[in-house]
Amino acid sequence: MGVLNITPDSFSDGGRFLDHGRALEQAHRMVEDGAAIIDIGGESTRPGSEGVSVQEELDRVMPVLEALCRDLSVPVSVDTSKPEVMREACRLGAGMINDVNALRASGALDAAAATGLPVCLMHMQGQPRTMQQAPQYRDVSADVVAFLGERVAAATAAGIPRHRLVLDPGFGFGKTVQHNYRLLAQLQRIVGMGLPVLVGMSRKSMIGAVLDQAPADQRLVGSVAAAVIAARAGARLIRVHDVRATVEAMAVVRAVLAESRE
Ligand code: 7PM
Repeated sequence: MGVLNITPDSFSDGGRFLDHGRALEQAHRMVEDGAAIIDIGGESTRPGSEGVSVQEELDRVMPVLEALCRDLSVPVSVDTSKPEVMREACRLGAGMINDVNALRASGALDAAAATGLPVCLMHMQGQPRTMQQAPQYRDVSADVVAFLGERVAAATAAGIPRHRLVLDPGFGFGKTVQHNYRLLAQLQRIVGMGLPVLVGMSRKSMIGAVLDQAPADQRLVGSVAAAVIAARAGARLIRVHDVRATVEAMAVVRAVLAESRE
């Protein structure tokens, strides 16, 4: 799954056109490089974020989403927690809902169910603005399994069948560096829940933390290493910025997994 960044800072028509043009170009390149899904989001759920209004998120994401759904040969996933955005994205042809809030927003369960789309349910402790202040767990992987189990029950009760669900432990969302590595080390516990698992560690601070605080643009090799470990443990979708390098690494993991069954 390739991460598509939409730069939000230029709001003149010319600037917006250029930003959208760049986003489309980047998405096409990720597909050429082997991405099976493109994930597009409006920055509302990032650590420290205040969140954006429904209208702002629609304005930012929908023009690019519409063009991508029309032009790309792979499904487009929409990274949103808002029911209105889920409905509109589905109308424009989105193929998946990626909700870092696991459909806990008011109306989100019903909206997601009505789209009939696959949904990724992600674990997050706290809210984006404050979640990194003092994350605490009794047992991080047990807590994540319990939370995701509860959200699977809520989703199925709302009419989303199990076969449309994907689970994500939510690396970096209300977790210390140690929590993140404990979760990665115990990822089989999430995989053992029996639904496909998605992970997103690409360029995150958990990678920088073990590389002497390397900046985001110097976390490629560490990110690929994390992707390899997750895939080896059974993760089926890997959300990344650097598609070509990760796809190459996945060819090696796939070859090992094929022989692991013998
Ligand atoms: C700043 C900090 C900007 C963090 C962006 C991020 C995930 C996700 C994100 C994930 C799923 C990023 C994150 N992370 N969706 N959306 N899983 N399902 O690195 O781990 O892109 S936002």
